[in-house]
Amino acid sequence: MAGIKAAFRELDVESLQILPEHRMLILTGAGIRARHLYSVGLDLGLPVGSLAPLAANEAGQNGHILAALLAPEGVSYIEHETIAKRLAIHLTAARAVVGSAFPPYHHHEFPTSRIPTHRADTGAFLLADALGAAGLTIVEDVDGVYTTDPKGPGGEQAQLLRETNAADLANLGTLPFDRALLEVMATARYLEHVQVVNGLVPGRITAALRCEHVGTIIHTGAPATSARAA
Ligand code: GWN
Repeated sequence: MAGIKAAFRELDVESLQILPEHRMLILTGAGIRARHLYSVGLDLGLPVGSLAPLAANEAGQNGHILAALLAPEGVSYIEHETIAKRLAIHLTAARAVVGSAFPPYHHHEFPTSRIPTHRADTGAFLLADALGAAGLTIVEDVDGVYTTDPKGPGGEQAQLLRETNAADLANLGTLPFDRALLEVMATARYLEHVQVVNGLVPGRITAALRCEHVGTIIHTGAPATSARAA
């Protein structure tokens, strides 16, 4: 629990710094809560289509907590439907809003995995690309994408990748985000890259939103801006 509290505190502090500079849609994932949920659900034999909305609920709860912390700044949690249909009015009224990063697929999940494959990173990317966001910063608890899991066996050999692309990452065994993110990056329309940063290091999120290179930049399959304009 200490990890969750530290993460919320850091997100709270960083968000306060960033609010005057950017209009933001802050999307929360399920985090450590999902691990507990998957553990219980799998033990009980729940299918992946039942685990998906439960994990999505946890992502929403994290969003409600963060929005409560930021409420003095006029920040609220808004529903999936509101993000889809009324985001503009909310971002006109406030510097930022919070929502769930899980895609609103409800019980739909491919039965090829016991754990839901379309989680927060995938949902956040789909939304950011569909909305034409200026950028997407993915906040994790590691400095970026490594050649191997830095917290796993042999982690001391892990090397941080400063810049890479979605196609190359498909060859890596361990990723700090949903593997399905690579699939949706391949068909991106607008977002040419995302940056993965360590949200537990003070200042990293602020720097990333100022377009500084402080984590791993991943290039997507979206055509370059000049190609789209041509
Ligand atoms: O409930 O925290 O939205 O924004 O995938 O569906 O499982 O729902 O089944 O607008 O539609 O728990 O109730 O819950 O997180 O997803 O929401 O408070 O129909 O605002 O009602 O697409 O929030 O919730 O969990 O995001 O990720 O009522 Mo929640 Mo989530 Mo709220 Mo949402 Mo799901 Mo709705 Mo939905 Mo369900």
